[in-house]
Amino acid sequence: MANNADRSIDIATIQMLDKAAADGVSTAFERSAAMRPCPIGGEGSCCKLCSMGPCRLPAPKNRKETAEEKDNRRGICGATIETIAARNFVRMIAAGASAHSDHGRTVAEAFLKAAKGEGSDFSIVDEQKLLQVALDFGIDPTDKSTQELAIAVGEAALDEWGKREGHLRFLSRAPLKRQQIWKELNCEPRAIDREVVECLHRTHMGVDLDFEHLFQQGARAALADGWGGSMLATELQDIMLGTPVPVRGRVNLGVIDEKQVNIMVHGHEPLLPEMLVVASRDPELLAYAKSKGAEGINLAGICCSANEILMRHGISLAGNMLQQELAVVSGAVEAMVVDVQCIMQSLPKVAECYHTQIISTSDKAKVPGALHIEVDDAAPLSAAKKIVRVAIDKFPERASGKVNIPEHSMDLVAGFSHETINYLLGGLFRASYKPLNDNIINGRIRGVAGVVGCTNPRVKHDSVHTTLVKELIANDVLVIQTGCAAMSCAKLGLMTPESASTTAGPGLAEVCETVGIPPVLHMGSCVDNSRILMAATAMVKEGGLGDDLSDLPVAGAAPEWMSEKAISIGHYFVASGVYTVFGVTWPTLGSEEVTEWLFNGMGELYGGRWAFEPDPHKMAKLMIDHIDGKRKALGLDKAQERVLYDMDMRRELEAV
Ligand code: MSK
Repeated sequence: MANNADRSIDIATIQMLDKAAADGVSTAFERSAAMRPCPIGGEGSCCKLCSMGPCRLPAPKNRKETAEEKDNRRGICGATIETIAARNFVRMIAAGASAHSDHGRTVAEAFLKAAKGEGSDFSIVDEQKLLQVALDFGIDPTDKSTQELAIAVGEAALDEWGKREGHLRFLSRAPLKRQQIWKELNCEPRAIDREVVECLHRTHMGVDLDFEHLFQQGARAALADGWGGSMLATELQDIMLGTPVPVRGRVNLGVIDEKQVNIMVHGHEPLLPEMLVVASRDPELLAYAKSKGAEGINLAGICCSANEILMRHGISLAGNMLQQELAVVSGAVEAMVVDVQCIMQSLPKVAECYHTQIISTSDKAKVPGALHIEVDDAAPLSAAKKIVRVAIDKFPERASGKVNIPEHSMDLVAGFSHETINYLLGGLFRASYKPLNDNIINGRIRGVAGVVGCTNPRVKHDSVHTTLVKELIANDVLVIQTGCAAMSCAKLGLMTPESASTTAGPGLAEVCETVGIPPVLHMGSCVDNSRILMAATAMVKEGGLGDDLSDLPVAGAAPEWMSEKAISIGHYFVASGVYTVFGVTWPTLGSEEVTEWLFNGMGELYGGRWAFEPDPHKMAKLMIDHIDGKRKALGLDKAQERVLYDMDMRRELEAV
């Protein structure tokens, strides 16, 4: 048996890996150990875009290649290694942007049905946010009822995917200087679908053969994700389902309850999970569960569907991406309900060893071996009730001899939308980012880091995330998180307010204790990285920290990334001016020129740049050095004295 303690830092994960081995179940951890990654594809040097190839163009190992060798490193069509590496990277952006944006489109369609009252299970919950989005869209709310305003917003939102003229409406939310940079670089996204289609066209064999020009389109598609599809998904979900406010929850596989019917949601779209929350509390279904011998119905989840219902309802998180198979291995999960993205095809195979029913629910995603229950995205309650019944019917089939649930779980506080941060810091009547900016200016908080993204069996599960984040907060860097990264840190207890006193540096701990927040803030799911864009924008607009996102003492990271969505997210942060470090591996290492452009050249144009560093300590140093560099540029390296700054003093700082 492999030493599973080397595969994860998480006790519950190790326990379930040992159980999987004993039960004869294969997991991603084991498959990863058996599978040697292709070194040519891994560095972006393989082109399989046409049937003259695939062309494999690896760089010489352990020596610098000559100029002549590099010039000869071409595909059959003559494409250079720069073109090939850039095309591969831009296609990753296109796929990632598509995933987030197609999620956003589903939400927008459901939103419009809810607005029109067309047999929807949803309604307008956050009228304040509806008004804000309407104003951002340039819709005059005067004399409009809530319903009229919601219909106008829903129609305008859906237009963002395919409009014929203009640019995406939410670009106007960015700081003015950032908008100007995008304009000058001619990378403002037009319509969301158009940018993805143009990526695929320009990366087709024999079209755009200038790698820098390809990256301009990559930036457009990525920005169409961050300031388009993802932001629309987040905003419309908030209006329909409620904008998150701080909420307590629990995290890790120990949330699975032996005495209850356990239903796991897994995937990304929150509409069905929202109704599963309702169905799991339905008195009739609870009585039905009891009739089968269960004490109740326990809803929990994996990945971002779980993050969504945690943020709005405090529903428990069972685990992150690499824990999906392990939840089934506990032997106590009656149903795993999947929709789109990050779903392992091995789930039905794992479920064969237990009694778990895997249920697919999206018309976009069928899973061989799963039961498919079609869901109406606008009215998912009846499907949710049907799914809960299927799960309850599975409860008597549970084999007690196969049940072994890890005891380990941890408290957390989630629900930190950027509006909530505004309110928490400033209070109801003077909600603002001023206290955050003031504490950055006076040096209690050194800067802010967004640490997001997946888990990846190529590195020790959860270890890169948690080592990096612990080092950042110990150095007074406030950390904001989404996705699976958030779960890694929550499992260690870093998302409780109490943890600030033992884990954060003295300045950050003081602020956290005063406000009552954890040193690591959970901002939601993968599409909710748009909340981070909005929080950073609010910091710029508050004043005192420069006039663009690239001026802020902030940095981003995805230490254990694996998906194309992570590349799209990283690229929209970089194209928005944010220094962003990825771990694990870097997909353009086959071309020195392309890598150099992404790591440095891009910074000269966009103000943000990429970096790659798999070691979490070195990654922390890179991010802190960057934050310190930005502090110095703002003149804040001299402003360590803890004083409150008034507007005159801020203007003086900006002039430094
Ligand atoms: S779920 S994209 S593994 S963060 Fe959003 Fe986690 Fe990455 Fe999927």
